[in-house]
Amino acid sequence: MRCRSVLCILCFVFVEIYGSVKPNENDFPATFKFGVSTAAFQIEGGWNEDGRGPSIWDIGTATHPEIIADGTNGNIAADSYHHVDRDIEMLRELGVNFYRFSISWTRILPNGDLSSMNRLGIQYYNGLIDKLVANSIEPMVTMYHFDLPYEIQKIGGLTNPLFPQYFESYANVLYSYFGDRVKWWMTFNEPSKHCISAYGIGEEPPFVNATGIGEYLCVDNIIKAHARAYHRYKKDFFKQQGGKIGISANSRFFFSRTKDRNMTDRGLQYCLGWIMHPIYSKSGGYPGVMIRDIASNSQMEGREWSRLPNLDVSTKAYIKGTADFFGLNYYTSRYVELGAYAGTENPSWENDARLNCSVDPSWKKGKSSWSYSVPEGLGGLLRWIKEEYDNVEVIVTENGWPDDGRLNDDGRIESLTEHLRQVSKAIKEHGCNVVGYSHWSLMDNFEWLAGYSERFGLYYVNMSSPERTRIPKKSLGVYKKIIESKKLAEKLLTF
Ligand code: PNW
Repeated sequence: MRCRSVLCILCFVFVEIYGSVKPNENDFPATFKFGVSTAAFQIEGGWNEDGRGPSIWDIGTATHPEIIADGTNGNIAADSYHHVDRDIEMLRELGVNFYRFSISWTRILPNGDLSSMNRLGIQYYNGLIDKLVANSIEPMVTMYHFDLPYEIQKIGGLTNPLFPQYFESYANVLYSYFGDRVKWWMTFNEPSKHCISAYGIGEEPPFVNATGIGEYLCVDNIIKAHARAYHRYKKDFFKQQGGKIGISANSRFFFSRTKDRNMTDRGLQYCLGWIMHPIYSKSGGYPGVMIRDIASNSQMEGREWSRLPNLDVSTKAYIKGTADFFGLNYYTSRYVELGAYAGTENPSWENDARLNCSVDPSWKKGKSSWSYSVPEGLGGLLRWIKEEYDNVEVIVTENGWPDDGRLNDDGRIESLTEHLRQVSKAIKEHGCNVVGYSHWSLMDNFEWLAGYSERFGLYYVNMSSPERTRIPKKSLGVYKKIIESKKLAEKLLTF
């Protein structure tokens, strides 16, 4: 008798968590697309195989292994270079509508430009794309996810004024070889994060410490490169291929304890607007608040011109409107108030932005130092984007939860479900034009400076087995069910 009632309670708990959904109403529109994301350097391995050239991360991890928390590198990573079939099997198991992956620039162009063209690299991605299409999984391609060709770094990398030309040429190769099957392109992933760590603070490859100047030059070149790639596609490929071009930027959401909307807006302009305002806003150019602050700080520092490059009228017009959808990567939020100016000796994006950030004690903490679970922040961001950029079409191109790689990943299940609930609310209650969501990540992978010590996968990857065995985590079944039903389980009421 006792056993039976315990069983009943257990069944009830199970149904509450996983089964209980409103009878007739879906949480997502029929056309809504679900996917998973990865990036080449983080999963592929095969770093020097079949003619691939070195990227800044190959050289950076080889010359400075001490910067990676566990001393590892991406030489083998999850070895997706040799396990495409297994990866496809996993995507099928999950039932996703699309797969967002990135192309390794140096697998295609080992020197970074057309002086080298690697047939075997093209063959690798052709194989992957063909298999995706054969399984009705749409390929969604990021052209650049932090892995700059080392040869381009040698000539100044992302701060070389010719960089946009190099990028356009690379994009042209991608459209020519893969554009018959790839209909979703993202030019860049997270320009602000990349430029601040790589050319501002200099804590990541290529370790350029030019704080206050380098990060702004880097972003300036990225948005120009993005615009060139967009115009090239519209001019030479769109008519035949009919795809869409976007860019993915990351941002936290900013709450104000005093409900000061100016502070929320300031935070979002400095994080998201820096990249997206020139492309998606009606007026074009950098956000006014950044132009004003950085010009005035630069003047106080005794400079003759602003550290934020000036976009002239024709460049502004060239960049404005160069995207068909908006890619948003969201992981966490902060409370914010206006911070103190740290003085003219310390120019940096941080000192220009003056975002004095804090967290709420109720927010759940993940394995990464920066990770606090704040699903409402995603809702706030989606509503802000709707207002700021005229209800542009949005795809959440990344969202995920770091842990230690456990198979019983309840933290990930809760994070996934609650973030998706915010997406559903944004669409249904606020009319936000969100058309897709992609979870980071399909499998555990090389988490940059954290190496393999922080895991984001729906599949666990055994990094010490030669086969890099993949094992489904509990979250996999939950996401699969959401994708199948387009419904979310009710909030956990029972615990
Ligand atoms: C992303 N934040 O970076 C990158 O696109 C991925 O390559 C990476 O593996 C993933 O997120 C997990 O870190 C971010 O603090 C890291 O808000 C941190 C933040 C945002 C994005």
